[in-house]
Amino acid sequence: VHINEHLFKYFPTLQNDTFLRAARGEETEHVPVWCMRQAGRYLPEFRESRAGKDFFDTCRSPESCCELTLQPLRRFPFDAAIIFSDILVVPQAMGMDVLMVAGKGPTFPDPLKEPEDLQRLRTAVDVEKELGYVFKAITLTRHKIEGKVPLIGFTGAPWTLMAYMIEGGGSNTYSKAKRWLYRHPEASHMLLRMLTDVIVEYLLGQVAAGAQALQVFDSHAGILGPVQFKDFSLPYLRDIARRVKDKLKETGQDVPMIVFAKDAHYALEDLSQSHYEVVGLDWTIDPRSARERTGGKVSLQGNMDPCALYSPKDRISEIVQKMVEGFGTRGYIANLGHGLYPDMDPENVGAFVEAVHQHSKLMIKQI
Ligand code: 1CP
Repeated sequence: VHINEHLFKYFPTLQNDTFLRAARGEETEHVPVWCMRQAGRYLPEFRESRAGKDFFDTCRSPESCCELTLQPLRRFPFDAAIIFSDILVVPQAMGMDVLMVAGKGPTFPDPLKEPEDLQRLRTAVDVEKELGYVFKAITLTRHKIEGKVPLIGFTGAPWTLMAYMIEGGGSNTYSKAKRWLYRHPEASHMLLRMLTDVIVEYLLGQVAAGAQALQVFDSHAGILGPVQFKDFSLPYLRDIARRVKDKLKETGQDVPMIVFAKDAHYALEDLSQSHYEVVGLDWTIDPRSARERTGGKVSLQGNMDPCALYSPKDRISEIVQKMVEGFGTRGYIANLGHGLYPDMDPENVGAFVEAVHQHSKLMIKQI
């Protein structure tokens, strides 16, 4: 991937690096906070911008992605932004059709059914050509954010993307994808390897374009048990972090990486030793036990139940206080345990952000 040094030189200076320091376990004045799906339908301005436009057309427009990424920052003092895009742009880059169907979600008209179908995928993916629109969106947004907060790039994890490519969309059981793991383990590994190769290039391209941190979403990790996770997900997650970091080291770059394997509480110890600086947690894990089990090896991110945002504001503040006390203020990035839902009240999102800043500032002063 070609690194454009000219663009880097002219990026505005970063003013708030709290998120990056927390990711590296360094001291901060407050606990940084952002929300998964902070650019989303709970914001009226998001619904207005997206109205009548095809979802993936929006993803392919750098100007639209930039605007949608910046919207939540205009309302709330988030400590990081995440580029507006989707994890399913990677299967598209590999040659698969993915449509966004209203009321149904992402849909693959022609999903992978049997191992022979792997031949339909592009073998050598030109990431710059297929996903250059994401890189452009990142570079544009990095400029327009004016150094207020760092910009996070992201990807889906190999297993989660494989699950969509075989299921053809969301699913309760993911039994079609899991069938492959039991019946076609070799072909499954081949697909996971192909995805890993594209993902490594994709993440490096995002950093070259200006991403200052990277998150890998293994949203469907929980559907795997501990045995299958160790076989079909963990090695690829580790490989991604290792290869991205090795490559970045060559150019003296150091970009924190976050792994979010939803519902994979059984894998917490392994995840904390997988070359990621930060492990993201869903709300089923108790903060104190997560700290004990990860033994100071990584920073932690999470994990308030998104539904706690349906509480009255004073209750949100109490829940946040307990969460921050549980995690402690060092090496901690506050977030939800999964994304915001469309029916959530933006005011309560603001209350969440404020509570994190307020409680953590007091706690840090008392240390
Ligand atoms: O029109 C719309 O607004 C549709 C809703 C929507 C949005 C806002 C989708 C469809 N994707 C997105 C953007 C998106 N997707 C972001 C943007 C940045 C931000 O967080 O603010 C990110 C990080 C994603 C990542 C993503 N897409 C994940 C991983 C995170 C997670 O939620 O677990 C997954 C699983 C997807 C697939 C996807 N895209 C959209 C939907 C509804 C789904 C889930 C489908 C399903 O599994 O049923």
